[in-house]
Amino acid sequence: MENILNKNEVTRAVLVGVMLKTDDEQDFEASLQELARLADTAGADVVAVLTQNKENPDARSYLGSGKLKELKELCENNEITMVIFDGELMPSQIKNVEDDLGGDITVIDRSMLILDIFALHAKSGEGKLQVELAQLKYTVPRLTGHGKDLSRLGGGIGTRGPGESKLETDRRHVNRRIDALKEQIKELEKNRAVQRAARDRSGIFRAAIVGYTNAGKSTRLNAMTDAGVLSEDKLFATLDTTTRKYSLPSGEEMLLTDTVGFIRNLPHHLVEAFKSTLDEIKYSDALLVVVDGSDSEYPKQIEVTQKLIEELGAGALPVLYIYNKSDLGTAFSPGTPETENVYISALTRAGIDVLVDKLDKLAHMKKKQYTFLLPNDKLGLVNSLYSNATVLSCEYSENGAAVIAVADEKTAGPLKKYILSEG
Ligand SMILES: Nc1nc2c(ncn2[C@@H]2O[C@H](COP(=O)(O)OP(=O)(O)OP(=O)(O)O)[C@@H](O)[C@H]2O)c(=O)[nH]1
Ligand SMILES: [Mg+2]
Repeated sequence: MENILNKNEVTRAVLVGVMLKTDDEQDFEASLQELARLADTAGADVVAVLTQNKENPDARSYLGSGKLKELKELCENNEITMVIFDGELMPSQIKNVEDDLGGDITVIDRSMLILDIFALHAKSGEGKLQVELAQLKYTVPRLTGHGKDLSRLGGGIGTRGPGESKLETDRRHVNRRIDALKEQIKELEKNRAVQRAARDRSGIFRAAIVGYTNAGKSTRLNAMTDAGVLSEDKLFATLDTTTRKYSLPSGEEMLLTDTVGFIRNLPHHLVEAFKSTLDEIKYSDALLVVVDGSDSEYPKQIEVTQKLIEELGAGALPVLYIYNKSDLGTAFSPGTPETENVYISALTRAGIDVLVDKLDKLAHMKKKQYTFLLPNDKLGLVNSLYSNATVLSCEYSENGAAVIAVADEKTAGPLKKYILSEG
């Protein structure tokens, strides 16, 4: 079969949402709107939206048969080339809907669309490897072994990939490629671990900027550090982490890391494949959660973000909530007292001073002045204090070295039994 989609052809898409009995109506609507933005980011023209209320998805075609007829008519009358479902469809359901629609129309689901955007936006070598891995893992269970279902691979939304070759169509090849990709990613991960260890030794405070896609994370990093990270009104503009130094008013330096954005129903394979990138979050000292405070969907976006933070093993880190886009007004009343909030506009820089002040406090939160007595057989630790803490004085006697230093918990923790006093 020839590919109907090529780069020069406009993709005219219909979005399909099925509101199941377990769905909340507001969430359902918001998710569809988000799907429209995802489709737009992928370069499709959304021509129509079709919805159905249904207790459970139809086992054969996800949509009920009556709605499916309606969809077919809609497609025929509007020169539709693609149908995008806002749910997760089984391979057989995708195939059945494609067959019923006449075979010329490509059917994809939300996960495939997100994977496609990731494929378009991946820039670094590591990002590309991770996207390809996610795409292949998504593809494997969809391979029938006959190559029949695969005629659709090779061009257009839902089929684009960063791999040197087109997505391979044979299960055996795919599995081999998956192993090779995992191997390469593991190598890159080693480098990352080495860099991380060096940063750990330096004792420098590290904060990761996390949050929902399009919240303004990159804009904020740029506003503070001139990092020059691409920030766009598109979903998933950033896929690679970027780390920049920032000098706090106290004169101390810290590191800020921009990260990939989150979204509801982020495909599981994607989270898995991006694990080494996302791990940067877990190894931070604090999280700066950027929230688009002008978006009425912000509570759901915070919920999704918090859940992913937990899943990534970073749930115990101190968090500063940054409500961004304050220039567009706020969609809410100020947050709960137990969370640390700050309201800013990354665009106009309003509120940045308050943010920097809070960051400074956060960076110093865990630092205390300690007096250590390091025994003579542990004098090597004096060097480590010089490199990881601010040493105020160091005196040697027959009992060892008495060191007064300002250190964070990370540095002082392992030296616990040598602490004479702290405060
Ligand atoms: N009005 C307004 N727009 C903002 C503000 N901060 C960011 N934006 C816009 O919001 C859009 C998204 O900003 P990004 O910085 O790319 O968002 P992000 O969180 O990095 O998004 P991803 O990398 O896609 O996850 C861009 O069009 C920015 O110009 C702000 O404070 N006010
Ligand atoms: Mg970004």
